[in-house]
Amino acid sequence: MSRFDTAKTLYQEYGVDVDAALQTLGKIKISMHCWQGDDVSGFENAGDLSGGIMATGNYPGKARTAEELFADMDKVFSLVPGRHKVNLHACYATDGRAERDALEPRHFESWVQYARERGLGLDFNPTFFSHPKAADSLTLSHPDDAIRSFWVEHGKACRRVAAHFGRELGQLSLNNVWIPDGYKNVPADRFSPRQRLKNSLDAIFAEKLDPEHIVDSVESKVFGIGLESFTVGSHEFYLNYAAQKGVLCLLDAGHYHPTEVVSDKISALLPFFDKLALHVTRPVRWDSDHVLLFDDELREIAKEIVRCDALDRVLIGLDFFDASINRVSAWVVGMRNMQKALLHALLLPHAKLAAMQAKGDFSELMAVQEEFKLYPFGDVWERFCEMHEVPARCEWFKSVKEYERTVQSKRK
Ligand code: RNT
Ligand code: ZN
Repeated sequence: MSRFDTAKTLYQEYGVDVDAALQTLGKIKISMHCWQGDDVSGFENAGDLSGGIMATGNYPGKARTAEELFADMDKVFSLVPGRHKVNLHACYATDGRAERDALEPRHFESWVQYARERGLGLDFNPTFFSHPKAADSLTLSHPDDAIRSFWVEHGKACRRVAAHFGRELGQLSLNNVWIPDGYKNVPADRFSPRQRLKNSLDAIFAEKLDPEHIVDSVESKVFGIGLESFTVGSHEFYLNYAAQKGVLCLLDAGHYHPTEVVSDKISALLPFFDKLALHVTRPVRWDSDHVLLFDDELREIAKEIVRCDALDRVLIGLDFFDASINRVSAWVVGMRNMQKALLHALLLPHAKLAAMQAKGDFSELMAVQEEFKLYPFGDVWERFCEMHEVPARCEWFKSVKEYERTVQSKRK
C-alpha cells in the first residue's frame, strides 16, 4: 500500500474524506501579493518605502522591472499547486506614467495580459505611501484639503482600475484600502482625523461600480514604525465603517495586539458580513510582515475558515516582505504553507469534534485534537503536489536555487 493509501485509510476511520479534501483544496484561490518580489519598491522610482512599514535585508537578485517581477512570479507559480490570483499595488503601474490621482486601467494593461494568459485573477490596492504627498504619513485624514483630496482622487481612480480587472478577467477583484495615517506622539485631537477619514472614504466609495467586478475592503492597523501612538484607521473605526457602509473588513494577521488573533475574529465577523478579507502574514515583535510559517496561528486561521464553511466567503490574500532571503523562495514557502494549513484543516473530523464540544466531552475533544496533530498529513500534501504536477517535499528548492544561479544572480 502506498503511503497515501495508508494515510487515506487512517483518515477514513475517522470519517474524513481525503479525496474530497484534495478536490476542495484544488479550487481555493490565494491572492499572492506582488510586493514580496521587490521589497514593496514598485515601478515609480519614488524613493524609499514609507508609511511605517519596512522591508529589511539585502539578499541579492531583487526584481527591478515588470519583466523581472513577472518572471519571478512565473517561477513561483510553477512550484505552487493550483491557480491563484495576484494582488498588486497602484505603485506597480506598468504601462506609461501617471500621477497617482490620474491612474487609469490602461496603465495596468501588462498586468491584465499577464493574468489573462495564465488564467489568474487580479486584486488591487491603492498606494497611500512612498510618495511626496504622503511624506508625513498622513493621507485620507490629512488636515490639508488639497492633499486629502489628492488621495481621495487616488482612491477613486484605483476602484475603477480594480473594476476593470474584474471585468476583463471575469473574476471579482478585491480593492483594499490601507492607509498609514497616524502619529508618533500623543495627539491632541483624535476625533478630527477620524472624521476626515470617514468623509474621505465616503467620497471614494460614492461611485457605484458593478459588484460582479469589484468588492471594496478597508484594512485596520494597530501601529506603524514611527507612528506608535495613534492610528487613525484602527480596528474599531473600520469595523464600524464596514458594517455601516457595506464594504468588507480586511483583517491583517499582523495588525493586532500580540495576544489578539485573527483566527478568533473570523467567526465573530461572519454572522454580520457576507464576506471578509484577510492578509495572512506572520507578526514578529514590532514587525507585521514575516513569511508565513506552518505554525499554530496559521493552522488555526485555516481551521476557522473551513469550520465556518466559509471558503467562499473569506478572501485569502498574503502580505509579507522579506528581503533577507531569496524572494522567490519566500513566496513559495508562504503560498505552500497557506495551502498546507488549508489542507490540514480540511482533513480534520470537524463534525465529530463539534459534537464532542456540544456534548461537553472536553476530554475526548482534547485527546482527539492532539492525536490528529500527528496524522500522516504530509502524505496527503505530497499527493496534492503530484496531482498538480509541482515538486513535493524539498525538491522545489533545487529549482529555486537553479533560478537564482541562472537568473537572479545576474541582476546587479
Ligand atoms: C501595512 C499593511 C498593508 C501593506 C501592503 C503593502 O501594514 O499590511 O497591507 O503591507 O499594502
Ligand atoms: Zn496588510
